[in-house]
Amino acid sequence: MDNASEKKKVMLSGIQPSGDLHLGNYLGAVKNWAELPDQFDCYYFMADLHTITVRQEPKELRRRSTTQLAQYIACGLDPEKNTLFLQSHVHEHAELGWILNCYTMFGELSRMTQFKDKSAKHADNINGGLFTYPALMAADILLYQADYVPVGEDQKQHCELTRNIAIRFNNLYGETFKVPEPYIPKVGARIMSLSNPASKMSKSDPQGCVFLMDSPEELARKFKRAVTDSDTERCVRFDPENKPGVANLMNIYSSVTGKSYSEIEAEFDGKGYGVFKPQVGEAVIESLRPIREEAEHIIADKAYLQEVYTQGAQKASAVARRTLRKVYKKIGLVEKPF
Ligand code: ATP
Ligand code: LTN
Repeated sequence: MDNASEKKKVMLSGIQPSGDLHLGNYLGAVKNWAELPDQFDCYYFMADLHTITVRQEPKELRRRSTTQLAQYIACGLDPEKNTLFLQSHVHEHAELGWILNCYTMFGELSRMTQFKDKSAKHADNINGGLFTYPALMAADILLYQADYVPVGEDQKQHCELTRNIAIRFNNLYGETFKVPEPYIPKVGARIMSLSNPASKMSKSDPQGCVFLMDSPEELARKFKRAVTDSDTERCVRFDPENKPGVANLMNIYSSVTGKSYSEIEAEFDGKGYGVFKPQVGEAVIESLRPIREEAEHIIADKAYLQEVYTQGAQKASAVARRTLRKVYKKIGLVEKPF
């Protein structure tokens, strides 16, 4: 590693392979990550250990973990420039996760809104892992001494808790962890569901969700059916309050074409939704086509994928090991002689 790259700030994030990647994940997260490796030392992983806090079909979890990696790469995350890995392949995550459990308070964990939401949703499986999820997430981040964590609004509370855990630990044992900051990308695309523009596009709502691997026919169908609004005006105008469905489609169209809202309004002046919706669909189809094709190509090349996640885990583990060793020493565990 040369001096210049040594000085780069560390950026780290993960997505749970709990469903296939969708347009919201792409425009709100992965697309922005792909622009960062020149400026930052970047680590991106599949948070498979977090995913099992909700019951999974083992075969599907295995499939999604590697196809998510293929999609990361197809979206522009170059494995040569970013460290890409599966969380479960770097055992330091689970080990530091356990330790940080002992420095995270019951009261703090009880206040997490994601825990409250998920326990309401999965009332038959409120397991210990769901409760201590944020301590593992803190371990993910602190192992790499990350400076920045690009996350959406919903993960800010977990990032705040990570900061508190790091500060608490540092106060007890001296400087050990970098205290990370959430990183909100400049283009903070928040994509809403096509079937219900009041809620965000999410893999748990497949109806209004545009998956990166959807076929062009499927995409065209979903955009044709997208909810717009019931006013009589039926014109393409950016008005998120009164026309949230149209605003969402304009946001998507703008994100994939780079056109401004006024350019879009001019383009569809007097044309109505019957022209607008298929055109947005067409633009999305064209922008996702190379990603889907590249991802399909990568998914078929199992040896390449394995090589990427092996090298990623080895690189990640070398960094994580240093932090974990430091922690073991500080808290009084006997150093491993082998
Ligand atoms: P779930 O359905 O389990 O809530 P999700 O589909 O909302 O999952 P996450 O795994 O929570 O996705 O999010 C992964 C990343 O993608 C996060 O950085 C998040 O901010 C971003 N993201 C998710 N959904 C959207 C969206 N609709 N618009 C913009 N960004 C999004
Ligand atoms: N909790 C996150 C996924 C996640 C993560 C992380 C994000 C797990 N560990 C570390 C950033 C940093 C989610 O559900 N989106």
